[in-house]
Amino acid sequence: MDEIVLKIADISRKMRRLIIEMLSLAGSGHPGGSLSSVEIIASLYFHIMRHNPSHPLWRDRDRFILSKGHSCPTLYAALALSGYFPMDELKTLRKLESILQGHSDRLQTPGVEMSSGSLGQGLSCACGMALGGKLSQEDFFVFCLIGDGETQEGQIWEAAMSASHYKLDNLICFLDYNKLQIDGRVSDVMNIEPIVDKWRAFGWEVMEIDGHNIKEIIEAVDRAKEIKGKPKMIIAHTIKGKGVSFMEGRVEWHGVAPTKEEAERALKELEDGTRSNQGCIWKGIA
Ligand SMILES: Cc1ncc(C[n+]2csc(CCOP(=O)(O)OP(=O)(O)O)c2C)c(N)n1
Repeated sequence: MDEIVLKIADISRKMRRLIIEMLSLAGSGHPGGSLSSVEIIASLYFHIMRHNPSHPLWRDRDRFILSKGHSCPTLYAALALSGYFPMDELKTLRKLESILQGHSDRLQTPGVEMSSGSLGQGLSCACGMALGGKLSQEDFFVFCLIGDGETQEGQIWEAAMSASHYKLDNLICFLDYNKLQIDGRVSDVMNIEPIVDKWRAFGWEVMEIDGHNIKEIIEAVDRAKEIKGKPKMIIAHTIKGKGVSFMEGRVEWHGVAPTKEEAERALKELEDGTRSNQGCIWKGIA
């Protein structure tokens, strides 16, 4: 396990650097929520999921739906590092005719399972895929990542209801619980607490982890896979802007790209590795 954790920590640091480079080159995008979801997406693509970058539409693959589509730079970094497309494409983020649009586009990017960005829709799509897998007796898992601000969307709760109604135990969702949304604290805009009780009441198996702790992410998915008869929600406590000192926990970095100078500062910090390996002290910070 230690070796796997070290490998994913190293990939996570690379992904953070790529996110900063991509956004700085593009001059726009969403660093905060991209950086908070790095360890979750890295663990999925580099250890947990069954997938084949040479055959993005391989029938038996596990599916990943990035419901909070504005965080697509994290997904693009994982897909490029996995080999779905050349690393050079990352330089074209948000350019006209690029395969990497500012919100994930299933028709442009190999490996992207759903076009997303309109918040609230991804979990419904993940439910449909999981139900389809069950009906055709296939054994793939569907993973989904939603945001805490996104949790305020009504459609999330319709999906939550249907997932347990259809006993979708092949559906494993992560909540990137970074406590901030576009313009403030989630608890001030529209409080989602008590979030564990809510998902439990909707019939889900719920776990709580530090979303930057790779070992906890892997162990939670292992446990989730064993639990039959209901969908699984992993509440991952995270830090928005994680890994870059001047972005961490700062709401103004939700949707602003770093300047060249800011990007250089961030890259230096990530190169030193002084911050990106620290976990998230999550108990009691909701
Ligand atoms: C339906 C819809 N309404 C509004 C938006 C604009 N929007 C983009 S990101 C965002 C905040 C999302 O917050 P959260 O889910 O917590 O994302 P994170 O903090 O992880 O970036 C909003 C309101 C949108 N993309 N879709």
